Amino acid sequence: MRLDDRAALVHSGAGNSARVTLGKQVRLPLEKGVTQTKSPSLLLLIPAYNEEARIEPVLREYAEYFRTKYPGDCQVVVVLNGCVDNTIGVVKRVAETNPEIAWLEFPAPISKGGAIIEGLKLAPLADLIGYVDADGATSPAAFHDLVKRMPEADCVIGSRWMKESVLHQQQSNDRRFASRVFHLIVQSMFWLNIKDTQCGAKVMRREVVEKIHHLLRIADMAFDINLLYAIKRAGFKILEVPTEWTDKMGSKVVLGRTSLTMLLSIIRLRMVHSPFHVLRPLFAPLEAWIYMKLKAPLLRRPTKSWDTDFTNLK
Ligand SMILES: Nc1nc2c(ncn2[C@@H]2O[C@H](COP(=O)(O)OP(=O)(O)O)[C@@H](O)[C@H]2O)c(=O)[nH]1
Ligand SMILES: [Mg+2]
Repeated sequence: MRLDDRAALVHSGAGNSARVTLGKQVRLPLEKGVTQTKSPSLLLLIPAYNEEARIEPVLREYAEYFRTKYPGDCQVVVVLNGCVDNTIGVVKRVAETNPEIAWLEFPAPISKGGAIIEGLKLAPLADLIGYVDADGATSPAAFHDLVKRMPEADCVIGSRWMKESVLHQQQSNDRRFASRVFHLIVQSMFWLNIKDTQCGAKVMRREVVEKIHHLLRIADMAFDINLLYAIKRAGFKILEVPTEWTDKMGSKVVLGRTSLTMLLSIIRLRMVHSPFHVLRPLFAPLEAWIYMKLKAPLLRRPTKSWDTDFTNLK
């Protein structure tokens, strides 16, 4: 689908297939370009899975904050998938009175990473594209602080593991331990030199997304590693900055299963970028079986297309 077609579909609220619902309220394309009075247009994605209890105040705060405090166009797009609660009803209600809020809805179990990959297809419509969690762990002001650092880099990521980071409520000790073990494994495999790859707050330039989107293949919670590794390999600058974070109750993460899935996914990512990738077809049936057992989304085929099309889900 061409960009203009996509914008038109979003405007009309029509899906490009029976399987995808595009929210009516997306005001696209956003006005691009920095002028003396205008800041870059901003597209903020919020992945959401069964968030009816947490998302409403977060959407209201983000809408209000960016309407009144951001001197540029801003559109918040909630990307839902497979929700079995009324998240969509809550999003629609908030969107009625807040034109900054829109949504994309996918019934397929594409997971958080898959939702962001789909949302990033709207990137050509704005100058800057970012994402945050639906639970408000990153406040609008904290996200805005990342955006303000964009003149220094191509991608700015929040970090909870720097000296100046402010943690109002930390993750549980189990999560923090798992996070550091994961960090060591990631560092030894990818040499990203990033202290916190998993913080849910990141922002990047449109050009970055356009260049690396076809390399995004991991749909589970290890998606961020895929994103950061692709950005780094493409030669863009990533700036990690301390952020303010409040861990929220009601996490969707099941530590054991999520950690194992993430570990497998980064091993796969490493293999994809190694001479051993030729051996992958040999392991494909085993991989598929393990991911099925873990109820994890499968690796996506590389695609050069921006189509919202789930035939690329293996
Ligand atoms: N679209 C989508 N979003 C998801 C999925 N799983 C988690 N998320 C979102 O990812 C974000 C982080 O999830 P959360 O449970 O808060 O994880 P934690 O903060 O790492 O414990 C939230 O916005 C969730 O709604 C999923 O399967 N699909
Ligand atoms: Mg959370």
